[in-house]
Amino acid sequence: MANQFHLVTPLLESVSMSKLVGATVYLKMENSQPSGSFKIRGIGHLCQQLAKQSKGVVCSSGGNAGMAAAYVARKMGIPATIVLPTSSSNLVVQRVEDQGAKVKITGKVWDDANTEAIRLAQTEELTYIPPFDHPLLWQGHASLIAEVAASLGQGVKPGAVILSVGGGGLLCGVIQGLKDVGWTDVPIIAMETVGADCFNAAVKAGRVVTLDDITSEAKCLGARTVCEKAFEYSQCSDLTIISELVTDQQTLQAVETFLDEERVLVEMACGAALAAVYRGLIKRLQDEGRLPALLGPLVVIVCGGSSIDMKELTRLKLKLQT
Ligand code: PLV
Repeated sequence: MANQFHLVTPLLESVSMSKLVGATVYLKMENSQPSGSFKIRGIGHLCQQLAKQSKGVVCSSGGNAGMAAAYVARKMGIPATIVLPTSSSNLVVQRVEDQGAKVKITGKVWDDANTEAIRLAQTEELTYIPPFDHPLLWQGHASLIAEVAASLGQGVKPGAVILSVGGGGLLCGVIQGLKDVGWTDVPIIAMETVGADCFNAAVKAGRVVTLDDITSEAKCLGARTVCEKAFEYSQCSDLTIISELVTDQQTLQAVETFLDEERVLVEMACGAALAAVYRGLIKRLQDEGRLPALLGPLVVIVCGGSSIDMKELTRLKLKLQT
């Protein structure tokens, strides 16, 4: 992709996670992207396709899509308005503003902010950037799997991929990427937190459902409805997508363990994927016969996230630890 905004990120072997799982674990370090998360892949691609002649972009976000949109718009020299819900931390507001974007705070959760972003796009003739539901985003995110394939080298295929699900954009992009490299038989473990579990709720109900509220601290997983495409994929018989939940407490513990062991601080949205490894989920799924024996390394997508610093980590600890 010419003129791309994202970086090729490292695929790091985690010795401590490998020991836990009993197989090689690789970390795809999306936290090291310029905007702090994988979101820049899809949003960079979408903006290149749709926003070149734009007089400005507007993006609704739980935080990280907004960070990516603000970064990309700054690089493209166009104004950006990022609409965030009141649940977004001051930290994210500050970081988005530091990227040169205008922040508007509307509604309690992302869905409310999104309604406002769509309204602004129409009334102010701005290019609307959705945070997770667009084929161009998925196409951009797919580059992540192409890089994993290049890093692993010919003949090595992941045994499974673990990722977090918010509105399902990362999931759709990873599936797109797996299709592109001919890896559709690689199982995907799709992690959410209890209280931000719209994908799991849809899988259980057999249809897309809308959650009443977002009660998890993983605010960047906080879409009340998963995108239709992610649900469609969950119904495909040629794909293996295992939807699992962790609690906020387990997620926070995973964030702390990751900081201790890998020396990297990520937000709760990313902690959900890490918790799958730290809580022994792989072994449990295998014992239950839901995940086959790993025929290759386990790839964990470290999606990253800007909504965390020591102060926020302390707040989460006080709130969640008893
Ligand atoms: N966050 C979106 C949606 O929020 C946003 O606006 O930033 N990991 C991190 C660090 C994220 O920020 C997100 C999404 C995800 C994972 C999940 O990605 P998705 O939404 O594509 O499934 C409401």
